[in-house]
Amino acid sequence: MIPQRRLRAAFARRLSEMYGQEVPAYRTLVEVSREVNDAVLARLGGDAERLGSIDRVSAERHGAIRVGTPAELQQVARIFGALGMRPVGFYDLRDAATSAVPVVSTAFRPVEADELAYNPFRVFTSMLTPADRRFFDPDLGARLTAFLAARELFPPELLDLADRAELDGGLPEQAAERFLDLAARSFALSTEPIDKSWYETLEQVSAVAADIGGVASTHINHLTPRVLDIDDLYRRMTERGITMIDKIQGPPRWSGPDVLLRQTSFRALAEPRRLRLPDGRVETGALRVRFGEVEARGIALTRAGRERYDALMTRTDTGAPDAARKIWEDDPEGFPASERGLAVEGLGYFTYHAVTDRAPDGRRPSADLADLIDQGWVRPEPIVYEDFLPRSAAGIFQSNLTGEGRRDDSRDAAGYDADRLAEAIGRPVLDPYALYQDIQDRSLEEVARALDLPAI
Ligand code: OOG
Ligand code: NI
Repeated sequence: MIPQRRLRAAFARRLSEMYGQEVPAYRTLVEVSREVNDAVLARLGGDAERLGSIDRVSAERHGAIRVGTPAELQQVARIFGALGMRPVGFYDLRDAATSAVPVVSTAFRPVEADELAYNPFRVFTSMLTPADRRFFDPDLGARLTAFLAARELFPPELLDLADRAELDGGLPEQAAERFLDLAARSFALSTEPIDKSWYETLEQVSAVAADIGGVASTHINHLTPRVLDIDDLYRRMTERGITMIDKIQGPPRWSGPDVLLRQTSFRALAEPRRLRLPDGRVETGALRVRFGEVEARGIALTRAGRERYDALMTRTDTGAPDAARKIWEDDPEGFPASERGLAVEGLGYFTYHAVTDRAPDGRRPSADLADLIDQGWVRPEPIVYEDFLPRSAAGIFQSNLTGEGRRDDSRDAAGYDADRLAEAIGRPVLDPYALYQDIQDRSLEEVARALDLPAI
């Protein structure tokens, strides 16, 4: 029996091989990511692994896919369910000020600490909103819905295997092989001709609408490796002649701990695609639907930490990168520049571990977290941020779109929130804060037991 976690790791490897064959710039990105991680490891030694072992980080990838309907999203959930990945978080990209992207999203990922440590593969998954009248008038919305209802993204055999794997916690070797093969194939870029006029009709609303609803299949549109120094990566990629978007999204580089997520991307080359014309002839055109992205991950923030982050980011919106950095370094409303500060101010998530070889000094531990840390009773280990940032996601969508798209705000939006998405998927959409909190709480309970304290 191949357990789910091994299926997940194998699937991530397969996608990486497939994507590397199809998108050469991705191979360069992976190569440069490895160079950067090796350099950081040589420079910092063990400290480089503070936010994940080097084995985890080297294998770590996130992908992104886009689907059209709740039914398709349910099927995706079954495939990822087989890999031990559950929907976490709700992202609404329709309202982002800078973009008009008619989708709502979640991320499928493992949730248990040991599963994340084994292989944290995650997939940002977006669903089109044809009922949102700001983007689609009733006629186009109806045509789109009919087109989506008529297609099949995943063969029934794949879904059956997925259900078996989820139920049994894995698959026997041969079935696993078949499952991985079918799953990887359903995320490959199709070579089927595209109906050119239909594609262009949707493209006028949004390039993302065309990418989802203009074709009969889905595809992975990027696969993102993780690096330990994204500024160094940005420099090295630029030196190799690859034009990156003009900035790194997320928090600036600063002297304090890395928090949340920093990302940057580049547009993939246009790829030849066969387009069917109204008279039935097929011509070769070019579409840019895949791109490259890379990320550096930092400490997960609590709700209070996130509020502080969002407030800082609105103030650094217009400034140059150096201006943002200056605010992060100097502003009294900013973040403390140490892990200890993040921990005792309740801004970041940590697991806490009782120190077993603490030299006796006649003291007794108190149930105060700051004292426990400062007097050497517990050792905090940061919890890495496993999720996404809506502003960065909107930026990533936007920087890779052709054309502006259009949204008419005088028309009705379709109401979507985490609950409605959960209903569409038929599974709960988990709250990322609750997941981090749970991991932190469990570690504190163990500390309390080990130190014979009441609750901390
Ligand atoms: C997803 C974009 C979001 C990220 O890393 O924020 C994303 C997409 O383009 O489908 O992947
Ligand atoms: Ni991404």
